[in-house]
Amino acid sequence: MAACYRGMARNLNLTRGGASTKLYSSPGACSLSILIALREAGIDFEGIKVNLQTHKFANGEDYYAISPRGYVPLVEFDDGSRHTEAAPLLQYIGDLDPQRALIPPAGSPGRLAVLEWLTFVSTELHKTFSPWFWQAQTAESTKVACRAKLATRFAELDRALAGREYLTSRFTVADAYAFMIVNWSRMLAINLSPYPHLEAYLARVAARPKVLETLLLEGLLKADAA
Ligand SMILES: N[C@@H](CCC(=O)N[C@@H](CS)C(=O)NCC(=O)O)C(=O)O
Repeated sequence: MAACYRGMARNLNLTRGGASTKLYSSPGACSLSILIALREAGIDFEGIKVNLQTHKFANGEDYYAISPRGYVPLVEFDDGSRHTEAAPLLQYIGDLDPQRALIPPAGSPGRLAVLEWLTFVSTELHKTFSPWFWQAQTAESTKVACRAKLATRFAELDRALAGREYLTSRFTVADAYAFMIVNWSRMLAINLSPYPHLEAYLARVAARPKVLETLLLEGLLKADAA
């Protein structure tokens, strides 16, 4: 499959993404969206785990030497270039194989809808969750405000997902991102039962073979629970 993909990519003059693509990630972090997108896109890659507490690799080397910002995801393509930021990385990965339709073509209304969701997830959800995780000293008042903001955003997502399977007319990279970010709710004991369509959506995305495979490989789901 990977060899077949690489051949196709060469024909499309999109050779980046392949066996020597590296993804720096950490289990359960936002890099999970990139792992899902790479697998959904059928792109062969090497996964490298980063300890986000120490910013070191298992061998003790410093992650800051690779990524001065210190965060994941970071993708290194086979030309050696390194890129961060989940939303544009997802967009780029979606474009690598147009036949998989993980993102609609540039300039189409469908593309605008996916970019809108990617940005919504990045700015309204991801960065509302983030302070709780990465800064132990976050004030209680900030946490309360974040919870309230997330509640309104989840209610909107719930309405958007009523009567539809995915955020747009089919599974796209925006769903990979939304799925992993909303799932952080479980770690923070945020009750999702007021949002039944959102809960059903999370279950639907989790049941996709490539998503399930990713969750199992990342140790985020036990094989007997799958
Ligand atoms: N602006 C980045 C933020 C990525 C981010 O927040 N990564 C978190 C994990 S979800 C991280 O690595 N935090 C550890 C740190 O910043 O040191 C993006 O949108 O991809």
